[in-house]
Amino acid sequence: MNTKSVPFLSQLVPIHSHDGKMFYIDQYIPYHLDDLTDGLIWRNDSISFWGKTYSQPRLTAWHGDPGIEYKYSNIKMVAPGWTPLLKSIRDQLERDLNISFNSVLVNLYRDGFDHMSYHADDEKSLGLNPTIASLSFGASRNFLLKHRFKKEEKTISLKLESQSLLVMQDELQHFWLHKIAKSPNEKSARLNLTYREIKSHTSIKGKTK
Ligand SMILES: O=C(O)CCC(=O)C(=O)O
Repeated sequence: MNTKSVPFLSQLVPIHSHDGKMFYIDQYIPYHLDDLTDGLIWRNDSISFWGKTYSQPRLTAWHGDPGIEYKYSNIKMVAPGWTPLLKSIRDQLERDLNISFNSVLVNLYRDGFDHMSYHADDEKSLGLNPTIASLSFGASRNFLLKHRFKKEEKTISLKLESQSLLVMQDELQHFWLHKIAKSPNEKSARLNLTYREIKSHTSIKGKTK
């Protein structure tokens, strides 16, 4: 996918363009956090690593075409279907980006202590070079990107504003790790929707987020 074959991308700001691409627009879709939570099935899974078990520092929900599975660490989620709003946003993204999405991972950061550690969305089930469309609502939070292999590359920091769209594509997931940093002074919640296309109906995520 590139800006020539997908004219919509030329309206977005290219944030990053080597070892993968990233585009951003800060006013993409005029919903508010509370509009989006109807019908979501929240989870607060535990994750185990180094022999210890922790609650994930955020709530999650997994929706999409019924039966689509997503697995990582010791967590398995099966999509119960779409809510009408998540589906209509999916349809809009598909039109704008000219790509299919069959699922969405919803992350709810209840306040600035909720976060997501460095990881890549590089599950085999997403196929080679997946396009991930990530929408933000509510509190603005810092999204950090660090190169996996080139120590000389500076960490990229981007403030994800409410109603924004971030598109990650090409080899970005191979070369870069991303995270949502803690922001202890932030009292408000942030909701994130990451639309994905699971190519096989099982996603194996080896890493802990
Ligand atoms: O909350 C975000 O913006 C990032 C979410 C994310 O990295 C993920 O779901 O894999």
